[in-house]
Amino acid sequence: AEETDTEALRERALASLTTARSRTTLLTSCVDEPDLTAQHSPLMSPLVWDLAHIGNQEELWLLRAVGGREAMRPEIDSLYDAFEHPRAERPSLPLLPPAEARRYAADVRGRALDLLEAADFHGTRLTEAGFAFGMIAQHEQQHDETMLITHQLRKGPRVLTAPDPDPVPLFTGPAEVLVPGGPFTMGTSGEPWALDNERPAHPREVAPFWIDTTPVTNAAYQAFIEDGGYDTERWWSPEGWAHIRRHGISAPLFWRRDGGQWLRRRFGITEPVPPDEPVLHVCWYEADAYARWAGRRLPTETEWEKAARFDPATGRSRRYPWGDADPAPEHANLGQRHLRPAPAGSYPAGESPLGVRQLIGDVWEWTASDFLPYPGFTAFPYKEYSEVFFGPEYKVLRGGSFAVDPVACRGTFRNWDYPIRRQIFSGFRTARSETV
Ligand code: AVJ
Ligand code: FE
Repeated sequence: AEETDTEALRERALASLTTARSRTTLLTSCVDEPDLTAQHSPLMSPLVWDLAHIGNQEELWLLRAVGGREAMRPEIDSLYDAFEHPRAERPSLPLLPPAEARRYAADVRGRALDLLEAADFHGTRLTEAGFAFGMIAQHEQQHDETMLITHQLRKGPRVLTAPDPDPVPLFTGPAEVLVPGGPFTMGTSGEPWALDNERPAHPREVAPFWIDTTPVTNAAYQAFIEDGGYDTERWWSPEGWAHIRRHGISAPLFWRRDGGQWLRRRFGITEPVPPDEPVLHVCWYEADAYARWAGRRLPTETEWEKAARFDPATGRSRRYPWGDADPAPEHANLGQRHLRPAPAGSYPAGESPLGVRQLIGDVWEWTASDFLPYPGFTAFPYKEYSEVFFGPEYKVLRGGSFAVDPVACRGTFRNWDYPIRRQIFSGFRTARSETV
């Protein structure tokens, strides 16, 4: 059985790397050279930086760390080290031009696949269960999401297309669900490709709470706007209020008012804001203010994970809301299959045992929590993935978005960003404590 597991993981690593590279290729071949080397926003790298950085990380971890190979081009390492050069500086670096970046990434990939064929999946912690290969597939997919954000920020006509999610009848189920109090297991020790910050599995005590059945919709968010939400200081944290005043923020990013209606720009197209879709491109401060206006609050990260993984019938934490099966299209809107969230109430097959929908996919969900290590955390394989970011300046987001590939999304997966960020595919749902 162990042999079949190993071979299944090897197949999964190959498939995950291949899927990631198809997406990378698409995102970097649908625009011309000047668009690849330009900086579309000071928040983002030029697309050609992401491309060579993807190859460089793969070279560092698969060819050098796993394979023991010499550096192919030692002189470029520092250009693609995310810590040496902040994003705003990257366009002025002597980056590999697009054709060279493509060739470099392809060269690395060819050698990495040769290594994968023969790699010992029981050798070291880095190769155990193919971890390094899974980590690199996840890394590339994370940059594919980053590149999709760059595409969304880019001005100009549409270059990306995808079918819309299936329409669904207006969701008429209960607006919120009660999650029972008591202990549950947070995090994981057994998921082979879980990243360091998801580990280890550990018990958490949670008081009973109510959580929204679906993410907050554009219609609900518009009600907050129409009610003067952005002009009412008492809904905002002091930092949030100062921030929206200083920057003149009065609606989600990419929204524009046109007479009586709200329009939004989405991948080169302007369209009316769809009322039933989860709200997208809000920062943590906006999510926090909306929740206060609604008489509610953001869920903590622990509450979110309990809602997503806890099975009251067995007391066990599952890999996903729907169970332990890998995500399939009927479970969740993942993988850039669609370039927008699906209407609230979609994916009944993906709901949690308690009936909470769309926890995975559609929009990243802001939580109330700071990004902190779990008890027993150890950085692996490098401190710069998570450890250097732990602290109160980052807020945790959960669940993944339509832009996230299944390989980089689990019930335990943790994302984080500054509370002012809203170019990311971020939305939220709200919660309230059970009052007895
Ligand atoms: C986990 C999304 C916050 O993009 O900064 C990519 C992922 N880390 N390369 C990021 C990551 C290194 C990371 N986030
Ligand atoms: Fe990276």
